[in-house]
Amino acid sequence: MTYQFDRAAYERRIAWYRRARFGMFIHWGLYAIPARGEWVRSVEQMPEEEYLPFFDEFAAPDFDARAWARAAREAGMRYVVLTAKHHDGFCLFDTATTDFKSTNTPLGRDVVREFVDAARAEGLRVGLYYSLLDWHHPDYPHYGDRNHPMRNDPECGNERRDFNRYLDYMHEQVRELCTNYGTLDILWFDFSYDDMRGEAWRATELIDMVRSLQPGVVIDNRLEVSGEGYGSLATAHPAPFHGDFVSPEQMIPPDGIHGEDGSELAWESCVTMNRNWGYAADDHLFKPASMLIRSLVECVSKGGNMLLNVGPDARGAIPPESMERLAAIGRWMRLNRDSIVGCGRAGLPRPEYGRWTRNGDRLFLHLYDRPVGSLPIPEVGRDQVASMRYLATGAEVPVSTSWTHSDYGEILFADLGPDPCLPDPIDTVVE
Ligand code: JFZ
Repeated sequence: MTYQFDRAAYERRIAWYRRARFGMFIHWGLYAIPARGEWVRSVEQMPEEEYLPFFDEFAAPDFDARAWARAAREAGMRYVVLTAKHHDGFCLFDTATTDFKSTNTPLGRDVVREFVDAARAEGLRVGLYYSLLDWHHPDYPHYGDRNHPMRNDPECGNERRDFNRYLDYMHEQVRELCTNYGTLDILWFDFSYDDMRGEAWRATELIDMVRSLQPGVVIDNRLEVSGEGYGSLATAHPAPFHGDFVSPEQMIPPDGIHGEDGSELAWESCVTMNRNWGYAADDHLFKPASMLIRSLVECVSKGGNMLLNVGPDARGAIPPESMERLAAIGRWMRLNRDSIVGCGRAGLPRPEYGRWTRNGDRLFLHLYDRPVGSLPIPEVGRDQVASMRYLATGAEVPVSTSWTHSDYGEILFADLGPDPCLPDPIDTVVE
């Protein structure tokens, strides 16, 4: 039987996601204890006996899923995605498939349960990240995984490994996540590489199961690709396990993302605040809030989403540098959210002084520079605009009629007033 892609069903389930535009990624697990990023076991070639002690130290006295969800909502985010299991194989949920789970640590709690409850209580859509790689499972192949910490160990021959046994385990964990935690809005699989992609994960079987349990869930494209590549959604014949959105990592595509037929694909740039996803105590190179806000605008102006990451520490707290940035983004979003949520491409050329976003008839000019004199807006016809106002305050921006130039003819000017500074130096939005 050949797979028949149902475009109408696809557009129905992706609609909320295209409108949401802004979400929070949360990377949390045992790696928060050594505090050198989520790849620490691999990067430092830690054998099992060096990593396992973190399991008995995982107490996280400050863990409060509601506080995470509140921080996301107050930043203006519409959804949250948590690492239910990362590459280290440690499960933040009460699975029957392994003892390597948060309920067996000193914390003793089902983190995923508290997370989904908290997200819903804060009115957020909820997603789970699930790693296809698993450095803990004895049947996950080490040879061929260039990043596996045991790859140079002559004792770890793969001939004794049964990859199908791992896949049974992985599918069963996904089944648990899709069965025990209510309606999930997003499943974020991570990631395919080399010949480990698509059917290597028994992906059709996996997705059939997921869709039967969670008919509306939106799924990323990493059962097919890594952070690079679009996947088969971009083609005329999506695979049965096609992703619903493209997941560029740490980059914003220059002109958004389009399918082979030119249609706009749903996509989401995932972005860290510093240089790590998981908590890294020595990583203080944080992007300024202004850059994060403009990156969000950049994504929306190109028809995409931004998934902004936080890495809670071993106590379970989001680091202060991250909280400061979330708060600054929230201050901007409270005043300007109408230019983000529900918005997309304006269909106008990018202006030299900022960006455009649009929601139906509402056109939003994101001003980064203050021109000398009135602001010319040649992209928009003089008769297409009823009025202009600062989105943050509602104050009218007079349409300038006092200045004309024969070379310009009847173009639209915005009279920004006498103050040479823009009201918001990060992004002043004129509707
Ligand atoms: C993956 C994870 O490895 C990483 O820890 C984090 O969770 C991120 C969101 O996703 O990162 C990747 C995945 C694939 C590649 C690079 C980073 N890749 O194939 O180049």
